[in-house]
Amino acid sequence: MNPSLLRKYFIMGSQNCHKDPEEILIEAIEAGITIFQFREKGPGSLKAEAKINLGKKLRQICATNNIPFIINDDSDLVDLLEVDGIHVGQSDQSVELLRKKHPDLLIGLSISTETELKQSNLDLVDYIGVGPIYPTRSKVDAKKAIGTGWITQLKNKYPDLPIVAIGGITENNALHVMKAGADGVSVISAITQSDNIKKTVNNL
Ligand code: TZP
Ligand code: MG
Repeated sequence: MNPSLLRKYFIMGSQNCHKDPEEILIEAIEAGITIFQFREKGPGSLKAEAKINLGKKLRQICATNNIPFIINDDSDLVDLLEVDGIHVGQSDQSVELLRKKHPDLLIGLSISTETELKQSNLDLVDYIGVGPIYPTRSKVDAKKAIGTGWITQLKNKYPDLPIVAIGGITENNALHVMKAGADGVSVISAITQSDNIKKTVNNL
């Protein structure tokens, strides 16, 4: 994949929003995000039909605006939402299986530790998500914050593998994260809780 697509990677589910998720996504797109992940997950998230219905609306907004639409984990929604890609964690469906089923989808994999790195087949993924870089309140089972050194280590070891950093990234530390070697920054709360999305996305 073109690593510049990862530059401003917005992740959201309705559980992250204090106002209409569709409105937030439209504002974020107008402000310049480069890719979107639908992550309807955790406390307060929608289930079943309600999740699918919101997914369809957000998918449509991305399609209209030429923004790649990634689904978190849920391979049942791959065909239903005609996604551009899927992002998985270490305990989700294996990338081996996913790649077999979906040869042309973008596949992203989270990597938080050296052990996870060793057990991952990086040849099968389009990009990796690295974090949490800083402490986060947006994921209940988030692992320990690992800092920006991990980004630099991974970039040095795999210069051709696109890397997006995640976890506690804000307007104030995004530059530091980019300087460490990330191709982009991935955020939830920085955008969903911003009172000026245009300014926030611009500063990321
Ligand atoms: N994976 C690692 S940290 C995180 C996810 C999904 C949450 C990031 O949210 P925020 O609000 O940008 O810290
Ligand atoms: Mg997961």
